[in-house]
Amino acid sequence: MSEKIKFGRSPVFFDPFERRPGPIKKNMHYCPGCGHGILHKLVAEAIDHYGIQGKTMFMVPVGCAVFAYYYFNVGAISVPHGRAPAVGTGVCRAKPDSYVISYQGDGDLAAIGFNEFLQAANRGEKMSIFFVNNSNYGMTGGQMAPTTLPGQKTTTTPFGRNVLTDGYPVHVCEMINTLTAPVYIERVALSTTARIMAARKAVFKAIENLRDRKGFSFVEVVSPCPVNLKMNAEQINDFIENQMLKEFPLGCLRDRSAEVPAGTVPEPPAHDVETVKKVLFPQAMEEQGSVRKNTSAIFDRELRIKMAGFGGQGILSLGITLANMARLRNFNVSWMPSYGPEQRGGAASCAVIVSRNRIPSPMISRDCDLFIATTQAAYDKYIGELRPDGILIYDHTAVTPADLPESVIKVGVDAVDVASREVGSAKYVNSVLIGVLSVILEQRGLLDAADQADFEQAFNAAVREKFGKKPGAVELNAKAFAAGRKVLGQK
Ligand SMILES: Cc1ncc(C[n+]2csc(CCOP(=O)(O)OP(=O)(O)O)c2C)c(N)n1
Ligand code: SF4
Repeated sequence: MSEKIKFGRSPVFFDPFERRPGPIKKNMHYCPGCGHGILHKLVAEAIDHYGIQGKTMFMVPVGCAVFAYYYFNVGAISVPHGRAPAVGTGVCRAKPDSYVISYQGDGDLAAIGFNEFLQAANRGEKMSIFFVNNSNYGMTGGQMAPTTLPGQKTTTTPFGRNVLTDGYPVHVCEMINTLTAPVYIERVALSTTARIMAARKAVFKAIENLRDRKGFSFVEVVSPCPVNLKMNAEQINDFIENQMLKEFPLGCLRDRSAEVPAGTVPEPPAHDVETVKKVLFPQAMEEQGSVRKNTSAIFDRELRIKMAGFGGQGILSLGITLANMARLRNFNVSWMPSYGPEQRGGAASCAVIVSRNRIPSPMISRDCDLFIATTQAAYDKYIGELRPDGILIYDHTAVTPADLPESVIKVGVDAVDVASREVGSAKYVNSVLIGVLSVILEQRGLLDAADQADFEQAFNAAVREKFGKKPGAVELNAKAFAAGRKVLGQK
């Protein structure tokens, strides 16, 4: 056999998986027997083989593979459900020297994002898409997907998919094979070693096309999801071999890569930075005169802030306001929200990073400088992320901090009560907390008087940007900020 069997981890994977929260840094999080891990390995191997790691942009989907950015050491964008080809198109246009890979499940690509996908295929975007067809919505517990087989039981088709009411499986490869633009279309499977080796070839072809900028390449991967289909390893492979592959026959439907000349990298569009800024941030530009370069020591390194509470408390807006304050002062910022599926209530948290430099990852893991907690559950969940010399701000009516090193600076305030009492609504708690924060930074010597005035100006600018059309809200947020300062005895 001429295939070179590779053991060990591809250099395209992180080693260990530091971005993964929790103690397990060596294993992927996929269920045993899942196809995602196998396909990840093949894609990583191909990226390495064709030497495109440095410029690969991975569109990370919504679905079980949402955490691909824990594993692939490449550029990554975590995109909204189904929007990977649309976001990927943006990257292809704005950064034409990058190599865009879209990795999507069947719920993501063939249901919620089908139109984005079809349009990208029809435009012949220069990207490669790996489409994981596991016949169900894996991440959410096994609901019917567009690719579910007739008669197949899922959690939403407990009596089996009824084609009269639920329609027929969608054949994505065959559908895009009617379009002119795609260069390469192949369906492969992961059910046997021989099929995995064939899948490897297809993955390599798609990545080779990507490197050579040949155009739109698409590989559908019929893949095992043993856990949701309640099967063991043998049963799931039988299911694929004897049922799925009858509906989704394997093979290469199109390969025009030999006919298509290798593409050149177009010049990136020339952006007139000042014009773009004026269009995007008119207010910030107007205020440019008042923008001073913040020289305080706190910004000499990245500032990593985590805030957590429950939904409806304005935790996500608190993060957005802090991020916008820094953005208006020309810092790089990232804001990463996390919330439960509930419409209201439930846990809500977000991570904000402010830096003079580029921010490689928006994740905060055990290196948080400042943690704001408004519920005990939030405190318990995230306190481990705070550095031993970090700052903790908590609502002392709801949170009892325990077992913290002496070196942590702890500030307990009744922020929710202050917002209700002084501003008339608990929803202004976020601006109260920013007022509190400004005093703490001042008291710690991290903001001098001029920085402090600038901090407040940036706060007002961020609030005006958000609520400009509602002067009442602007005023109440300013009042909440002042109330927050007063809690710690400052004007
Ligand atoms: C806009 C939106 N709608 C619904 C969801 C819930 N959701 C999360 S993952 C998922 C299904 C993903 O299934 P699939 O694309 O097949 O990927 P798999 O998990 O099987 O790999 C859904 C519906 C969401 N996160 N966002
Ligand atoms: S639910 Fe299915 S697709 Fe998701 S990780 Fe588990 S086996 Fe893989």
